[in-house]
Amino acid sequence: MQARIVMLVDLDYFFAQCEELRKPSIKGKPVVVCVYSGRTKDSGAVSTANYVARKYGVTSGIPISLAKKKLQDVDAIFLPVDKEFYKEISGNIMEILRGYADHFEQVSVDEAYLDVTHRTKANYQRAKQLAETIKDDILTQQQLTCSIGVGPNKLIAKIAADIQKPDGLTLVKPEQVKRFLAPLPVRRLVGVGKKTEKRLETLGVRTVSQLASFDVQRLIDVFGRKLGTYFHNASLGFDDDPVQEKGEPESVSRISTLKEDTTNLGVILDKAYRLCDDVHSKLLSLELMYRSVSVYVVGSDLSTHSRSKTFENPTSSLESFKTAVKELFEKFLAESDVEARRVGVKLSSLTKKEAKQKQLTSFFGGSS
Ligand code: TTP
Ligand code: MG
Repeated sequence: MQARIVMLVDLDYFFAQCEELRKPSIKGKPVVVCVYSGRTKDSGAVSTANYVARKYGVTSGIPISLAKKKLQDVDAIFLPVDKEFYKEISGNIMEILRGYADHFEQVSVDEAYLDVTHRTKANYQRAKQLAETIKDDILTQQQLTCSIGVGPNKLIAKIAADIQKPDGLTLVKPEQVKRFLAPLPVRRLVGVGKKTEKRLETLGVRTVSQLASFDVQRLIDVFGRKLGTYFHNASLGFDDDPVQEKGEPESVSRISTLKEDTTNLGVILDKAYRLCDDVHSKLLSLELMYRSVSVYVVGSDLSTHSRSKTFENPTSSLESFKTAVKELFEKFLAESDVEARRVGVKLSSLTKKEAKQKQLTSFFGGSS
């Protein structure tokens, strides 16, 4: 395989940073974003916390009550998760990142791999400059900081991104891989969880260098061929997994809960149009067109309903999408007396966007 340069971009304390963005006055205070279970006032777990709160030992996954205890003497901010808001920001950032990559792969709401081999001419100095430009761009356009790891493959890029946080930039050139990995605990390798870490420890393996010199056949005996070989290769810093977008989706959809159960078309459309905007920008980012539009309603009794419409020809028009959504909700409300609790919109029968020339022809042939 040709030498590659891969980046992993990971947004810093993402949910909490989004909250700081929305309310700059909380910046500088400990900010804790929580998933409240609703059982009692403080039951639930911490989703994430900003770095100020982390200094007090507040991390993802700990009980909210424990976080409150740790922060009892300071003016800390506790907020409920607002995933829709974070997804919107994430969507914007992913679009920025996509523009900087030869190949792009989003791995989670706040992480993406970028293969930048071609545009950097496989040169690490250029890759470093590119990473700095990306950081600046995200900061200017979205006022968020991120940490970037740069290396010869996904495995190294990911570990590198974790080394320096927040607002970090860590480069690991191919000739540095061995020295970089050697002292790290095996847990740092992607795919080594708590259980594997324990099993490796019983074999006397704690660090990546110990794993690298461990007999590969014994690893295969313990973990099976696939995992055993993977751990061996990972310990040497080998990883040929390509950066690539997961297969094209069959549909793009969003569903959301209304503030109150309703049969009011205006209220439903107000929410639905916002969902349309999100779904539509996703469609455009994937360079797809649609033929079918569906709307969904989950009733106050939790019954589910849908209505669909299919166009003759593929389109990527937001206006046609919204018009169809309006018609479908009108139809639904006329036919049913269900009170809507959640509403959703979906685009399906997706196809790749036509070549530019054809779009131009249809534009000039169009009515406006
Ligand atoms: P991470 O990137 O793991 O964490 P982070 O962005 O908060 O912090 P870091 O600066 O270390 O990158 O996860 C991204 C988001 O996913 C995080 O902001 C909240 C959510 N999340 C949870 O809800 N529960 C969890 O246990 C973890 C790890 C993350
Ligand atoms: Mg993150």
